[in-house]
Order: sequence, then C-alpha cells, then structure tokens
Amino acid sequence: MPDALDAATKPCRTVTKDEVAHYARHGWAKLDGFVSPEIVAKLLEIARGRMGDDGDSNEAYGLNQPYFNAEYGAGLTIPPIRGLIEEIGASAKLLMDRKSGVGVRYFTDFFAPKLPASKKTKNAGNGPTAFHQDFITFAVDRTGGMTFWIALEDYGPEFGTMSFVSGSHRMGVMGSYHTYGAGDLLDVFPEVRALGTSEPMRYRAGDVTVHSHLTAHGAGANLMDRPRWAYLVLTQPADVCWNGAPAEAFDTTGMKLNQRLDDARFPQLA
Ligand SMILES: O=C(O)CCC(=O)C(=O)O
Repeated sequence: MPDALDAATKPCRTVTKDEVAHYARHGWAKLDGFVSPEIVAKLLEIARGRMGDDGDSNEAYGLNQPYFNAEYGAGLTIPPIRGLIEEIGASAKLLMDRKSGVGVRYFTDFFAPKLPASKKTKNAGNGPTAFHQDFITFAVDRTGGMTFWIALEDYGPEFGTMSFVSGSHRMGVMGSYHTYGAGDLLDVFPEVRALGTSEPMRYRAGDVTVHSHLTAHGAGANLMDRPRWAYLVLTQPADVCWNGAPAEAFDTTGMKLNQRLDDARFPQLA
C-alpha cells in the first residue's frame, strides 16, 4: 500500500515500486490517494476562480476541441502548487527510469474540466475524448514525457473518465488526433484496439492517473450536469529538444530546430 500522506508537509506522496512497474509494463498507472486533500481543495478553488463554477467562463484558449475546456495553470508561480509540481517531478523521474540518469523537466500544467454533454458550451470541451496519443502534438524529439491527471473531486465513468490501452506505448507513434476525421486511433490502428482498453477509471479526489505520451487513451462524454474537474501536470525528459514542428503546447518564437527546452520556462524538477 502507498505510504500515508503527511498532509501538513507533503503536497503529494511518491510513486511506489509497484506503480513504477505497472507504468513500465502498461504505459500508465493509477496512483490512489496521491495528492493531499489540502492541495486538491486549493486547486479546485483556483480552477473555479478562473473558469467559473460552470468551468466555461474563461476566455477561449485557442484549440476549441471536444475533450475538455482548458486554462493554463501557471502552477510554478503559486508556491503550494509549485511544491506539488516539484514532487511530481521526482515521481516522474522514477517512472521514466532513464538508465543514464537523465532527469525530468516541467513541460506545462493546466486545468481541464470536461463540460456536461447536455449543455451548450462557449469553449467546446463537452464531448468524448477520442482515443489518441499525446506525443505527436508536443513537437518534441524524444520519448519519456508523461501526464499526471489529477482528479479534483470523486468521479466515475458517468463523468467521462479515461480508459487506457495497456501496451500501446510500445506500438510506436500513431499520428495526430487531428488526422482521424470522425474516427479515432483505434479505428486507424485495429491492432491497438485488439490490445483491449481498460475499464474507465474511478477516481476519488486526489487520485491520479499517469500516462506516457505514447499510450493511447480516450474517454466518454460527461453525462452528468456539472464539470469533471481535472488538473494536469506534464513533464518531459531533461534532455528533450524541440523537433521544429509547430507546437500547440509552447511558444517556439526565437527557438532553433533541435534546441533543448530552456530552463527558464521549463525548469528541471528532478
Ligand atoms: O481529460 C480527458 O478526457 C483527456 C485528457 C487527455 O487526453 C490527456 O491527459 O492527455
């Protein structure tokens, strides 16, 4: 069982050996009771303050896609949340497990409420999450990146929680979700569908799933009448470089092809 959290001092616990082994084998892991209740409450307060109780009152963030509405977290500028991100970096290093000892850097963080399918929304974000990989959208040159998806309340499949394709992280790069038309990765790569999808996750507030950016994942629509609040922290290997492609997740102005992500915007965490 995971160590009990010392909520007064620790924003989150560290991944266990079993969780590291699960991640290596399946490409994702569920981290029960990972984030302290105090930090979860703070994150939810920040999210609602910026996005409204409906999760849809922020300015459009540019992508307007069905999976979720989004708002940049800027967690590095908020001391208790920076503490969480730094601890996440330590766990990401254990999960990534680069034998050369290469560390981990911050990539981005954002709030991602999936909005109720039954309501008309301003910023989209109220559909299902088509099965996809993240890797190709990040315009980076190497594997090792991962997403910590933090549930800010208790959610089951009725809220549109994620399922993962175990082992898909070993199947290579399978294109951008922008190219699948009305279908998804599982339609374009039936051999990945054949691996089988996990059950949709059931989270208590503070539970986390972490998935490799090569792992196929998707989710149903949110069938409830309120947002499914999540806070996402993304990490990359410390030696990651920009691959020169237009980047959805960061501003490449002034950057050169094959340039390492800089320490100012993407500080090394572990
Ligand atoms: O929250 C969701 O439904 C999808 C999240 C996702 O695609 C991701 O974390 O990479």
